[in-house]
Amino acid sequence: MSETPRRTQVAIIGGGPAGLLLALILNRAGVDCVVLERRSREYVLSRIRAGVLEQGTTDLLRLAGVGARMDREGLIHDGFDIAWRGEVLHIDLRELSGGKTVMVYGQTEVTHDLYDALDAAGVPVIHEAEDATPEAIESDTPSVSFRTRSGGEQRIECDFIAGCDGYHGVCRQTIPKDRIETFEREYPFGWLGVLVRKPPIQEELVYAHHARGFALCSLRSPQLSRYYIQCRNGDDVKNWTDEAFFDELQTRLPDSIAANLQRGPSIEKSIAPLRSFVAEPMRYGRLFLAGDAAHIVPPTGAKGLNLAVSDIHYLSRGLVAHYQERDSGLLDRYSEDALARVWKAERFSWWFTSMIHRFEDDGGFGQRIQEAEFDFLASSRAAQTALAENYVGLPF
Ligand code: RFL
Ligand code: PHB
Repeated sequence: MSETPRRTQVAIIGGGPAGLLLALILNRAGVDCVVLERRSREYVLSRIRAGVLEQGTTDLLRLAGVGARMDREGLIHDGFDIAWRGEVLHIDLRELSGGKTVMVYGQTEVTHDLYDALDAAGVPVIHEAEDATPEAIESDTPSVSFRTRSGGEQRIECDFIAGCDGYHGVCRQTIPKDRIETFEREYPFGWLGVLVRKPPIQEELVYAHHARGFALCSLRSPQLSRYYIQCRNGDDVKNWTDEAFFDELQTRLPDSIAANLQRGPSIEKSIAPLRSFVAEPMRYGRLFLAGDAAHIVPPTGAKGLNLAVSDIHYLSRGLVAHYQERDSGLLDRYSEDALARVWKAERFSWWFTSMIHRFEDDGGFGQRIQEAEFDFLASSRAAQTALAENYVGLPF
């Protein structure tokens, strides 16, 4: 571990994709920064999360110099399937979006690549930093105090603090309640996910609606599959043997697709709750929030990581202009610019979630609306174009 500096230009709290990418872009632009991460590197790299990257995300990763392995190992996807009670609708992303695609490359791999690049550049990433606390964020001389694993109290003075510490982080909580507004929607179900070392059911992703609930077939590589099924809120992974999981997944898929399912022992199994959440504004004084610290989307549509990356595009642009050109205009517009894109992704993720899950309490009306939604999508190129445009990612 590098020695902890006493002063830096930007102190970054949180070493997930948002914090690590910000650190790398700032370092490349000659801006000094330090990353404080509560967990160990091994822990961060063991989390299985996102898998689908928008083109804007892959472009920014390449620009930051972390595109080489992604371009070698990542899988370009031109489209995906929506399965609806036996029918399969193919969404041709490339054709509908004027040539755009998405890349299947795991968040774990992105994080790995970012750590390697930060190590090579000598950017300090301090792991197991406990009780990180932003201080004096309304002043021109903010700082962050924290404790190292050995128990030593540390304090880093800085010009700005980037709160990249995820939904459960500390940064958003330090903003006075009357200076931040939050908007939230919880969904009455979660996703039970399984990672299995077997070839995927098919090359492209399948989002499936079924009377028993939603299912998603995804992948990480030609040998590694990622599957999800909608489960009840409060459900426990202990209630699901691998066999029960695969039985349920198979039931929810059309026979033509289910026939290719290769079962295997799960190497990871977890439940994620589904939530939509936005905090406004994404700045208070010299503290800037980015990524999951400021907003959450339900995973349907794969927008979470991609939104974290677009926030970093806006934030790094503002910080670099502040230091290189002594112009704070872009930094002052950060929250406004980022939120305009965030809300569109919130809308899309909410819409896709609402149309394709089973809502137990919705009654007949809700189900008929879902059926009409699917019929309309299947018969309207305009509707498919809107879906494709959002799925490949709106421009930064
Ligand atoms: P992260 O990744 O949560 O990183 C925050 C980091 O901050 C640390 N931390 C602290 N550090 C210091 N002091 C503190 N007090 C701290 N408190 C927390 C944490 O340990 C952590 O390392 O947030 P970030 O960087 O904003 O990145 C966001 C993404 O991780 C997230 O949006 C995505 O994973 C969401 N997501 C998906 N996004 C996509 O774009 N495509 C997908 O296909 C996709 N699939 C998913 C997903 C999320 C899922 N789960 C588990 C919720 C699938 C799932 C199942
Ligand atoms: C994943 O592979 O984890 C994944 C893919 C697509 C989604 C959500 C998650 O919409």
